[in-house]
Amino acid sequence: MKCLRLIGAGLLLLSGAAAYADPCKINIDSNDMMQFSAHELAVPTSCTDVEVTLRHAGQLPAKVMGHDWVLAKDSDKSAIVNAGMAAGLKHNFLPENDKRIIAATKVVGGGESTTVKFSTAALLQGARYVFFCTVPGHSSVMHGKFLFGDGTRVAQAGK
Ligand SMILES: [Cu+2]
Repeated sequence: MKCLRLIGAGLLLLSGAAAYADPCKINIDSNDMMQFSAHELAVPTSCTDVEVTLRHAGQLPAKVMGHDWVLAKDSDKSAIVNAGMAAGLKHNFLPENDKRIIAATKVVGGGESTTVKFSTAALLQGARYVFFCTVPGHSSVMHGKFLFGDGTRVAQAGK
């Protein structure tokens, strides 16, 4: 009996830890040096929704060093960046109603943060997705891979 009770306590601890580190919720930072804090993000296919919070840890205002977080297919990235440039800051450097954009936050400046929640229903496991910032001149540095479902394999391959 004592043994069973110990196992029960262990399971409670495990489920508590899992709830705390929700793999469907991602935090990413950006800064005044035009950088994202991650170059690769991964979510398991068990996530029906993903929530991404972009924080700007710098001090410069959005007009000078704003950032956003946009998710799209690798092949759509440059077209979205170009269309975003034309749209301007008041449209968060994003073309309106563009179906190529899977998810996007608004542009934030230093000290601000923003969250976007999106469904993974349209994401295909193994397809190449990228995240990037559409503020003009930023995407060549501020971009990374977004993996749906194969994060574990990639993490192991990196060792
Ligand atoms: Cu940026």
